[in-house]
Amino acid sequence: MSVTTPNGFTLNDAGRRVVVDPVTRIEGHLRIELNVDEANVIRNAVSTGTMWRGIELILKGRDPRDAWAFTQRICGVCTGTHALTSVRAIENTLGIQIPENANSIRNIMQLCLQVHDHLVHFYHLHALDWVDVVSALSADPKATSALAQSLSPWPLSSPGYFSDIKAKLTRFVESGQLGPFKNGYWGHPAYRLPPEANLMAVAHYLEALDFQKEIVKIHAVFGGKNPHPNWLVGGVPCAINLDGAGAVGAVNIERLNLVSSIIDRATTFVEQVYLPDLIAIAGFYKDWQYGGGLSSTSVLAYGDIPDRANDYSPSNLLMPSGAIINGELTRIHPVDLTDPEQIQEFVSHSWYRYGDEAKGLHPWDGVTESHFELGPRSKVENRRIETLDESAKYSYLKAPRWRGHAMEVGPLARYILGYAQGNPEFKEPTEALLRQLDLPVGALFSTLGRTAARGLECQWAAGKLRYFFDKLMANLKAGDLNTANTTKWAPATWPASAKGVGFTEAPRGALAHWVQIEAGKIANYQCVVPTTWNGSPRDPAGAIGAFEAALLDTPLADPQQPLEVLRTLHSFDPCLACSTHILTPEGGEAISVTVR
Ligand code: NFE
Ligand code: MG
Repeated sequence: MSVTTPNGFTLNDAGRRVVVDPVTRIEGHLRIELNVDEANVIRNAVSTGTMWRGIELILKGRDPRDAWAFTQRICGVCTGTHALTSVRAIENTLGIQIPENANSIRNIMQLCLQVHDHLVHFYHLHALDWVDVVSALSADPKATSALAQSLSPWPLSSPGYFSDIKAKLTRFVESGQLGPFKNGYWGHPAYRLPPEANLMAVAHYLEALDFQKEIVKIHAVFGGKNPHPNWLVGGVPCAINLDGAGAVGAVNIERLNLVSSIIDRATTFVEQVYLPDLIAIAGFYKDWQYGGGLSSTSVLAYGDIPDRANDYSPSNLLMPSGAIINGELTRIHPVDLTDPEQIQEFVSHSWYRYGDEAKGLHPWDGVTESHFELGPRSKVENRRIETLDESAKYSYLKAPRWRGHAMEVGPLARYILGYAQGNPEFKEPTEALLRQLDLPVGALFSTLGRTAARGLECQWAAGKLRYFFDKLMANLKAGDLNTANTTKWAPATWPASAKGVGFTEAPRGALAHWVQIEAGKIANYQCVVPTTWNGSPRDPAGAIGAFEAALLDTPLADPQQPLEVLRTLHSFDPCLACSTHILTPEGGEAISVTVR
């Protein structure tokens, strides 16, 4: 049997199958199978989530006020965003309003996550696709210092500082214990930075590692801990007391001052380290314009960060919302999560079962019934999957579609929408960055565009942290200390039956939870998460998902070391824990042709 891929390649004719499994420096279990032609250009891509956890089923029959604590355990990386989505879903279902302070604190929590997640992604999950750590060993610390000082006023930039970093790195290498720098494709021909830029980036990798534990203290102040801070239906679970010693356990002025100082330090780190590094590194790779393709031209965002409490309409959301299809930037479609015609999930290529798999289900009517089977073209040897059959079921991700279209979600989607809407907060920094790199708008639709949008968004989020902190303080000083509304807390006040939806823009993109409540308990709960959109398998029409589309037509310098594949996949910051919400019955850890 032959299969024609979306770009017209017949798989029987395909040359080698390259398998990357597991893909590392992501969250969860992702397998990618590729077909490359004689010139080592990717002609077919198959994205597979090899894990499923059944959180949607665990929620059935539970108290809806507890759902946030379960859904939050979907993932410790985008920690809190599922909890926020969940409390919004329950509030939407039951008509619960939250106080202004709760809205400000929730926004601070969510923006803190954005800044933390983007920083960690850039340095610890993505940078080593562009930065050759071993090359840094031959850098001249003095020249590195000159380079760093030419890019930024960041104070950690003396020749002695970089000399110490180089010595530390040399000790790592000589000990044979490379720690986080183990298993890179060091020396790969697709690396382009000079040794000094590599050394500077390694120094900042280590600094960011240290700083990430500072920024999350904001979660600890308002939510008690990180990961998995506490949330509350009807508001936030912290009390605030501004008088001197304050009430025991309350957030007091000393804690609030700590939050304020962390916001300042985060802003400085993003502006003086992250963005200059991003621009410097991008400058060496700006002709590496792969990773867009069919993917980034259809984009979706729900919007987030409500300015005033309880208004989730697009005009009150500071992050953009909408849908753009096939790169038509002049037509922005409004998105309605309650419209069964808009969002549907399909399982024809997913390890789940529906009554009629030609049809999709809106999440309010969603079904999560696991069903693992391999198609006839798959190859299994010694209980290990050698090759999957993408004409059959091949992933634990469902395939969400917006009006039938596969969509990309995430920072790039948000920036394309903000740009197309002419929103100056998104358009102006995008234009400035393109000018600085001397690149046309079209360059946005790429792996590099995705990575750049994340950096810009990190800066935007840091600015909005300050905005909501100041707003919170002004309200507190005006005498309003209220953080929770418990008027509809008792189930006796709820209707016998109700349904609702809550949404956020998680760091990786549009996230929503749909819930049905019957007789005070959860009757159905469905999460459609960012990586379900981006890592989606094919749908009944054969349309591929964003990871698959973004990988097509990329040339590999060396298929045994598929660095280019990691670049593009990592630019989405995949989270399979979120998107598959168990391993295969066979124990299912698939093959490991290449492990990176
Ligand atoms: Ni686990 Fe998540 C985010 C959500 S999924 S990381 O951001 O929601 O893609
Ligand atoms: Mg789901």
